[in-house]
Amino acid sequence: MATDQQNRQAKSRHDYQPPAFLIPTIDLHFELDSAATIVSSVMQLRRQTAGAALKLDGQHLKLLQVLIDNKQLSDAQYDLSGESLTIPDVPDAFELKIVTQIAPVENTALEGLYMAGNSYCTQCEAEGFRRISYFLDRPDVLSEYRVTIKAAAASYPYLLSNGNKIAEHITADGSRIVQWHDPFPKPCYLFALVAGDYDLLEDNFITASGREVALQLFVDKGQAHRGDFALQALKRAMRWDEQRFNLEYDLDIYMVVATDFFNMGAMENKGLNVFNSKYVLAETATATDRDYFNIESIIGHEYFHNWTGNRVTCQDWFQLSLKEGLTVFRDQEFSADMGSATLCRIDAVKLIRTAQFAEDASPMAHPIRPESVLEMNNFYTVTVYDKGAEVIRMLQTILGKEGFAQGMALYLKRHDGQAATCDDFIRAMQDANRYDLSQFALWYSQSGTTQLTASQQYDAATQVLTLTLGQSTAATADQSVKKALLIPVRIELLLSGNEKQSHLLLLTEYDQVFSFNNISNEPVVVWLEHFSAPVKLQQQSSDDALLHIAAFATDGVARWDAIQQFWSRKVAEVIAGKNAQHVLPPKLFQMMQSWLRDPGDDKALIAELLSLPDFETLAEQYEQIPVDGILSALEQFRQIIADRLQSDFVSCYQQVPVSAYQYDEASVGNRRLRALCLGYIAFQHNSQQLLQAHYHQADNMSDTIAALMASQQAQTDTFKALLADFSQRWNSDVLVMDKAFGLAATQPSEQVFTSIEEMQSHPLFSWKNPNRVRALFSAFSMRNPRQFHSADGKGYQLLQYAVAKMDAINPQVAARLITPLLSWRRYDESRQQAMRNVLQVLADSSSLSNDVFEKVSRSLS
Ligand code: B3K
Ligand code: ZN
Repeated sequence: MATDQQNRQAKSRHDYQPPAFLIPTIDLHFELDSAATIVSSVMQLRRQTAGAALKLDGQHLKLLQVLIDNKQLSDAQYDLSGESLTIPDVPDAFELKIVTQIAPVENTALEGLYMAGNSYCTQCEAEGFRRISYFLDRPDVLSEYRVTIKAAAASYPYLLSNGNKIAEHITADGSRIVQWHDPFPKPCYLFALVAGDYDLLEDNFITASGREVALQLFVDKGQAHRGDFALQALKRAMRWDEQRFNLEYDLDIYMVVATDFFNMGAMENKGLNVFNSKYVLAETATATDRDYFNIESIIGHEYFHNWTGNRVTCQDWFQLSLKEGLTVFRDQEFSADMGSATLCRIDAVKLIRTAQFAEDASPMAHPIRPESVLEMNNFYTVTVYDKGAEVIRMLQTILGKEGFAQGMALYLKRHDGQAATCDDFIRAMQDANRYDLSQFALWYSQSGTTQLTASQQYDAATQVLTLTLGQSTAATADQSVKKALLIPVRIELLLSGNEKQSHLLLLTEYDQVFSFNNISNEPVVVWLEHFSAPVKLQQQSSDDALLHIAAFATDGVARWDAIQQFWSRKVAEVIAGKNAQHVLPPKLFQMMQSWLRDPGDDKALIAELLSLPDFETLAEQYEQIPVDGILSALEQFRQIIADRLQSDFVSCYQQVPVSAYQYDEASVGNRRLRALCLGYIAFQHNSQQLLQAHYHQADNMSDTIAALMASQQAQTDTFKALLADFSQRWNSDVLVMDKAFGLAATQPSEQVFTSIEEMQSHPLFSWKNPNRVRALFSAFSMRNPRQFHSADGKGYQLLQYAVAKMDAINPQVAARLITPLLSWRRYDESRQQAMRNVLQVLADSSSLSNDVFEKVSRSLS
């Protein structure tokens, strides 16, 4: 392990102390220069804690000047050590001026102020502001910002920051100077600055109370035609938040900038969102239905942060789920209202069952409110975000939509303009509903995936149905003792003659019995309808009962869930040695056939019902993951289905209507079902012509990708030719080339290693661009289980190479890449060995970032 332990001090949630000083106002002045930007910061400070020294955070800064009340400090009056500037002796109230110099062009970590191509861009969450100037870089220090930006007028027509523009002029020497004022006090993680030359799309929005808000979307030159969908999505999000939660936008201007250089999806900076261009730019020829969906949802997400994140922010970073879990929940509800609620929910459930369950079972397991953190960026996780959203969803299930909305209103009223905690949120929900949530609050402090057991007993004589539920949560890497949680379990009883009953069971004990009278016949029970809690379910139901649910349950999610559970059992049977043909009952094929023959209106759901679970979902059913067993069972089942229903796939494919591209629920469903059929048809040896036709006739990216994926998964000869054509056609379009990189990296054959090698020399590939690196390497490690887990360890070595290379450039992205290696203990002996070896190589490196160090050390300890 690297010996350098400097700055490797994990922080604990319980050590929270309020800030010793407040900074009610800050005046920032930037003279932009790619190698030497000068930042002057003038702050008013007020002491909160008697006797405390002033200790400011700073990283990679060259300090030029420190002045208190206009008097320059000598070197002896402050201490510049490690990553802080300490001034021992300061008055109770004073003005502090700090001048620093930074080099955006050298900033490949993309935190703080960096160059995104020729533009300047910032990313301050979580702790990036300290790379811009010395400051109390913590979310509970809220300041009113005034920002002045100066740059060469000709090259930088747009100089942007948060809030309202209050002045702009051009000097005699050709500099542009722009001033901004944000009237809403905010923590420094919400500060943003962007400078560049863009195409600008403009629109406006009239709020419910009649105020006009100017909407501006800045995109790279030549990309304007790809911006309209995002802009319209923004307006839908603004209207939706007014209607659903009565929340209006507060400034007169809302700006969004799209950049190709970004560490994650997007950032909710007050009044000036910065977006990864992947989640803004779309046109029919380049964006898939999935892209359109993501754009709408992320545009919504960042907009919703204006209330849940910006107006009410977090006291400390341990509370991150307060804004993220809640805002993911809000964006999910928004997406559900904009399109297919069932499909949105299925997507959310898939994410929990794959990545989140995996995280709980990994050395990085943590509650949605983590207890201990070394590098905060490592905790922007699927647990904090998506399990966090599930926790909020459970609250809504328990309190009802109306009760939840009242709780939200009280929370925002109480804490507007403040930095709050998860406990504050729970308290508001509790007070607004007069409902004791003390047991529920355990969801915030307990990590791990709860296992729910469910069984039923029916007494025909007394007509009483008895349902028994049990819960247990295994110890996790971070926590050994687990308590009983309050778990909302929605059920549906499917009785004879189409009679149905819905109930909500609140499980509070380890084991609990629920009785229902006057049940005239033994029902099939749909457990955990709509995935009412983020738990694993073990149910006694027969295979027949599962297929019955898949056919008749009211909730589409429950239907999909039942058939997923069915397949998961069948995979287990094949792994245990049974014959794949024999374990599948005729009834299954009859049902699949009837769906293909009469798919009805919800074709997207039918496509989901006809899909096998993915490798990652199945893997989470096992403590020791039988990689080869799962892959082989899936391959066998896929071929059996493809053969048995061959003609039905072909006729369904032909019958689903094809029309000119539109992004709406019905057309998305049509494309999805056709793609599903194509995926199975591809496994027939005579499928080449159809695959080529699908590809060449496509008038949109969804169909193009469907043809490429079908031919790739079935390992057809066509794939190589199609991918070559695709890469050739789009070789100067980065967003589309990312899809080509992804397709190259997810080939199930060994060819993938050569392709990845080749793609690294593509003119558009760059290690400095996170989108490119993720397109190639995350796709490989997260979506190519066959080759990533290649028995000779080649896949692990490739990932280690990418992580090591990336850590020197961009630690945050490197630390995300490494995730699949961390759970090495869950694989067979020889894979364990191979994974451990590559982790050890990384651990032995002398220059590991905190980001990667935290994960590697947790994994190896
Ligand atoms: N709040 C940002 C994420 C910042 C990640 C910092 N490593 C985007 C979002 O969740 O909306
Ligand atoms: Zn967010």
